Amino acid sequence: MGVVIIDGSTVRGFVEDEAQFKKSVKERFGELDLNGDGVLSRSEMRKAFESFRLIETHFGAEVFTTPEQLTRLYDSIFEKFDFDHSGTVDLEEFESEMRKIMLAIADGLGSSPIQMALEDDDHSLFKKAADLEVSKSQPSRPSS
Ligand SMILES: [Ca+2]
Repeated sequence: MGVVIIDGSTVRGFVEDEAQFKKSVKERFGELDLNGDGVLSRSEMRKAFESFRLIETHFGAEVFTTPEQLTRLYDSIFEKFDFDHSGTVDLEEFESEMRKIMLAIADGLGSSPIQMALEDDDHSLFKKAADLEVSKSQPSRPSS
């Protein structure tokens, strides 16, 4: 367990670094695509939401308490991702919705940093955003 501190500019910088963002989203997508069929099903997405702790604050899950309400919440998030209503979420849909969510969170954070507790094996995009921030703030080493 480690603690990272991120603020709006950390998250925004991560999303706006197009190559890095796409790569991170693609990796995350690959991890979530449990059966490897190239798309995310409703149950694969649900597992993702459950592991994506910030979504609880972003989507207001704290006001949803019963399993039925949670299922409705997850369904409504799924519909957001499944832009063409195909019943599955492909990489493009996943990337564009993640971008929207991350930017909305960046706006919400503004310049007030928050601390996030992350597991060491956390693969969330926030961990990646924080890692990127750390790597950028390191003085560049002279190449040997
Ligand atoms: Ca799948």
